[in-house]
Amino acid sequence: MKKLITLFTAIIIIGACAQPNVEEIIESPEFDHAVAVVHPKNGSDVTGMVHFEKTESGVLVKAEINGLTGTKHGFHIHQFGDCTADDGTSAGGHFNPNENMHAGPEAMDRHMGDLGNITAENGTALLEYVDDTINLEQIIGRGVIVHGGEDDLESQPSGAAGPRIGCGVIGIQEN
Ligand SMILES: [Cu+2]
Ligand SMILES: [Zn+2]
Repeated sequence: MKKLITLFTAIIIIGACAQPNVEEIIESPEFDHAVAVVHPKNGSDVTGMVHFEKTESGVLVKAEINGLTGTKHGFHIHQFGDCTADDGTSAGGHFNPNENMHAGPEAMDRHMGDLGNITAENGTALLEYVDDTINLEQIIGRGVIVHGGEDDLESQPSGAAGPRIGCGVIGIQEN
């Protein structure tokens, strides 16, 4: 009987210890890298990769987008990580958790998703900068959108950047 009680006590202790750990992992995942693979939309040839990395001064954004025509292309994080629509509209509007106006990446008040423009040369755009507005935890599962036109960084609600020609979903990446 004493052995049985000890066994039960052990099971209860193990159970009590294991449960909060599982919840902790689900509620506060620890990661500092995220990635989005960009796929073509609206019949474009746009493909690419966007990396996000937590640093001490903000989130380092590194992107390479290929298959572009023209030079400047609006580049944003949109509300939904849903690229199912052929025209990319399923990704919703700009990700804007703080209900700000649309602006450029340097602005004090802006949509969190306002990454400005990428600039293409011979079809390829490279971007690398540290963004001090993005919160890595909040952008997981949301969409990255490349536009056909330039974001003027002031027109509301989204910079008049034209059709969506690339879309990707931001996911957690192994550190
Ligand atoms: Cu956009
Ligand atoms: Zn915006």
